[in-house]
Amino acid sequence: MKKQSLIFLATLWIALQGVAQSASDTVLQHGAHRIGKRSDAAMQHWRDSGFGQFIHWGVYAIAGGQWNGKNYTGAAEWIRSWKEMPNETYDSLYKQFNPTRFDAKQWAKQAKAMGAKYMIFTTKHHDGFCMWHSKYTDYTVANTPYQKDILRELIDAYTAEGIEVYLYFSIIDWSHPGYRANLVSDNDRQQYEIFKQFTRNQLVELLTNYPETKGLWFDGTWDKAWIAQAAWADSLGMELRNLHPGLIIGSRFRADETGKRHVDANGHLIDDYDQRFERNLPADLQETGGNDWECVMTIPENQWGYHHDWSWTYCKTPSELIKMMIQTRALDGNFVINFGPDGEGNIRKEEADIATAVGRWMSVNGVAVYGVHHSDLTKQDWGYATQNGNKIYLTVFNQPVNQLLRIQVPKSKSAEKIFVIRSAKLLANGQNLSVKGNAKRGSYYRDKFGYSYFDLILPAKIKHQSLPFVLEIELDEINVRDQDSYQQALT
Ligand code: JFZ
Repeated sequence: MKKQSLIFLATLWIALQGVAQSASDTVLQHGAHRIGKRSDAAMQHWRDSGFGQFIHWGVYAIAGGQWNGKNYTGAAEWIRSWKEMPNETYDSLYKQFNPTRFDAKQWAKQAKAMGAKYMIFTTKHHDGFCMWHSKYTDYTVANTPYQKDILRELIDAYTAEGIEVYLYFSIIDWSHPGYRANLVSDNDRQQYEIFKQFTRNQLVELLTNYPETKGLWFDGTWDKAWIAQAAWADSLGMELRNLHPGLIIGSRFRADETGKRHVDANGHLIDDYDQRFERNLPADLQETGGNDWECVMTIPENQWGYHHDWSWTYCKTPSELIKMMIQTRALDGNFVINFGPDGEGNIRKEEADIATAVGRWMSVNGVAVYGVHHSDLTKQDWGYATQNGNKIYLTVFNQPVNQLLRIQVPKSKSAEKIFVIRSAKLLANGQNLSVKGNAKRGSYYRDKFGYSYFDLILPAKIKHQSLPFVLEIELDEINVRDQDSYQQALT
């Protein structure tokens, strides 16, 4: 009895500790408004899309990362901030903006052929130049020789191809007199109020005039001035969501009132998906915190806008990009490849070639990318698995030299059962592959941790592939007979 009450008291003490712990969470008005993933259809659609295209296009494309014969090695869309280039020169570039080669329909067709399900477009980058006809500033495409509303052309063309459009919007705006990165004086604070109103007006304008918009992709929100606007940004987000039901907003939009960005002071993701995996992938599911997330990837290193000269920078190959895409999908994220068209509206050959190669691969293997999620069949030396219902897709980057692909199957929850490979086929040609040995007769390999392995026999013709190949497999759970159980060596 005495012992029991002690146990009771100990249990109560532990339970109270737990309560105290969560009660010690910071009370936040403007942190995350939801714990865990969004469960509505719009968000599920985003998740299932899996693969998108980013386009960075603005007047920086005219400069193309060069000024006065010199090469700017920072990100080309940042060239205005380079000391070599006078601001006045940059701020006059729009007077030359006349992309006569721009063909929105052709871009959309190329994106479709690449397999992109959504596209994120830079409506306004840090320079403040608007690729739509904004009534709140003169610094827009309407006042260039081109005149036409580029955002409208793109939305129409991409929508016609069944590709959804998301709007990139920078809250840094070097063209607005009220913009500040930091607020130090009363005058700064007054000016910034004007800028906030302008920002809000532009966002409402975008959602009103472009109702096809699926989401807003914010940028530049690391400014101290912006971080200090937690309450205001929170109410702006709510206003935008009310105006546009289903709207998707990532974690790079607003800070909480303690100044924490992406995740709030209690560790919860702010808004709908994690935007921190920019040009950088999580190693495992744990690193994602179980949240929705997106990786946006450049082809060269950190060049988003058009740069005339790629010769000095390392560029990713289609197989590297596909590998990153599959790693992303296996860890429940979305993958986005960036394009930077030039000042005339051409998509450079290197990017077009990548779009073609990725698209060819996707036309055969897209089922391993769309509508899939993390698989219980975890990362292995040969590559990553993704899953859709009972179908598991093994994307093989590292091909074994002996043509036997060793698959570690997930552990069954029951000690009397094991998973076996019921069927396996090569997506490239539908060929069925057989399993070495006979699992039903206990012919499989099991390691000392209790994991079972089966060897798939690969056809000789898939040797020396330049791009990964995908196997679609299905598993069965069967009873293990006693005599099949793994024998540890007696030593
Ligand atoms: C920003 C922009 O400054 C850049 O020009 C480009 O538009 C890119 C998509 O976004 O750059 C960032 C933003 C965030 C990180 C790195 C670069 N980050 O979180 O590592």
